[in-house]
Amino acid sequence: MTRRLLIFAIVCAFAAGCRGASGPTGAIPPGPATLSQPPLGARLSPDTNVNELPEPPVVKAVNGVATVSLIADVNPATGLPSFEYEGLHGVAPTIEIEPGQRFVVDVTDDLPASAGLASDMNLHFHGMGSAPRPPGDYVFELAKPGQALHYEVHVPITQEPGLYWYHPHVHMETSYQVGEGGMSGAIVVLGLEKHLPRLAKMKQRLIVVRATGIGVNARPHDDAGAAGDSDDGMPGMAAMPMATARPLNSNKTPCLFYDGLNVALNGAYEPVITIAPGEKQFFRVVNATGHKTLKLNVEGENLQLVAVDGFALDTYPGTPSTESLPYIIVPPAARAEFIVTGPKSGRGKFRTLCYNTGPNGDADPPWLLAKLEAPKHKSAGGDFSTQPLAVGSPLPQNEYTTKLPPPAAKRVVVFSENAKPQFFINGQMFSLKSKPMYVVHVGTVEEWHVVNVTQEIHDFHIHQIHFLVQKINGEPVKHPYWADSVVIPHRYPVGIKSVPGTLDLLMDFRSPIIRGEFLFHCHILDHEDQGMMAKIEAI
Ligand SMILES: [Cu+2]
Repeated sequence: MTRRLLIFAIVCAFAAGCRGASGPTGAIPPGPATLSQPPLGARLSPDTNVNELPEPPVVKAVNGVATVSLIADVNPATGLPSFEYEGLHGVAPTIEIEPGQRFVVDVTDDLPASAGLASDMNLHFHGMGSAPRPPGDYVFELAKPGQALHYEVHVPITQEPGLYWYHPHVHMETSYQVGEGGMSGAIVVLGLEKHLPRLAKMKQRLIVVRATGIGVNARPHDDAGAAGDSDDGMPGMAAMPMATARPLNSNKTPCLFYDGLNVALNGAYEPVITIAPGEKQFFRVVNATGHKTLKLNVEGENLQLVAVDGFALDTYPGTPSTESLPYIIVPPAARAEFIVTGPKSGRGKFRTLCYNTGPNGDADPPWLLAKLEAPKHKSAGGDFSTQPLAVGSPLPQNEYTTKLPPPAAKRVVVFSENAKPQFFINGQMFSLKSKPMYVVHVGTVEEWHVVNVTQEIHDFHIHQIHFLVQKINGEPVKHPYWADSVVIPHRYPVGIKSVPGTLDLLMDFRSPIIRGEFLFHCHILDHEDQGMMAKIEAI
């Protein structure tokens, strides 16, 4: 379920020429023809295909501090809110940082005041195990137009090396600002190559996937992936009884549905990724869309999954360091880091397969993300080994790499919705005035049984911490893994009954620096905006 009408009303506040509720035509930003220009900040080498996947600009630490200055304003090309970085609209840099260092982000709110709540601004640093206090990852403070916010995030020495991201977190506006507008940037915590040295030989592709716009100017989607319908599981990582279940009362065709959003990689539509036959490249993908679950696939080649939500798979003892998968499911806000092998024929497709979000869910039809093409001239370098990835130095010993203590508390967390639609956790709709739903004790681990009683998936996310995924729909996952954003399956049939989808998670509140109030919520952003969020306090 989405809230297109509300979004349209807010877009009208930004864009001239709205024609009222009779149709969105007047408010529509220019279509892909304008949007398809790679961001001006992209770095392209002279030999690179002009349509080559652009890379976002990178900000590195100097003397242990990475410093970024952003403006939140309206992108003239789209009429939608976006980040402006060094004079470039729709561009947000990647922050590269070592554990133990810190980054400083100043964001100036230059959005039009006439947009009401949609003109407020703040930032959340998704997946960082840092303190939920100002001037750090604290989302209860908002900038109004003309104001600025100053963030300083100390990256814990125990932060696992991998991929994280940042985005605004204005309650009731996240779907508009982050989803439709595309306000997001990547954070890379450095050091994964020490653990898996082969990665250093591979060309890396940092990819922020956004699905922007307000549901028009649709491009034809990729029909080749339609066969991927119905298999909704994370293969190998999770036994999912619902994986082959058909929707109970589906009245639509999720694989053919046309949602009209413009799916782009680092701002480019269907770019070329140059990769030689047999060459291994390291893809690091952020799902920065508002509500798309990406079922990533390369036609004809398995993907080697290395890390989920910033944590190497083998961070948790007993889980193998890589997993070979025909596709990888990345829900909104999640990250996947994996190795792609260049297609033997020299040409291939990096794409999404259709993902079935349930009878009441948003359709996720297949999309062509990028074209894989062999280089025109043979170039030196690159990794062509067919050997499995060997572990170099083990990950540093910390709370994530050791077995967990027994849970100090057990809780049941119910995600529900009604037909309005309104969205609830434990029957409550979020308000900024809400008291914390749970008070947890720093130093403990808790077992959360997360229940989805609805006919669509939700996307469980909690700020500041990672959790260990143990069971999905009651079935133990083959190898437990750390995550911060994970699909809660929709209801599924068992015999003649329909039963709720469930997750069993171990919530890790052991970090002594994570004290105070923070949030957990559904990261399908229109659900979050419409109430599917709650506060938690760690004392
Ligand atoms: Cu949801």
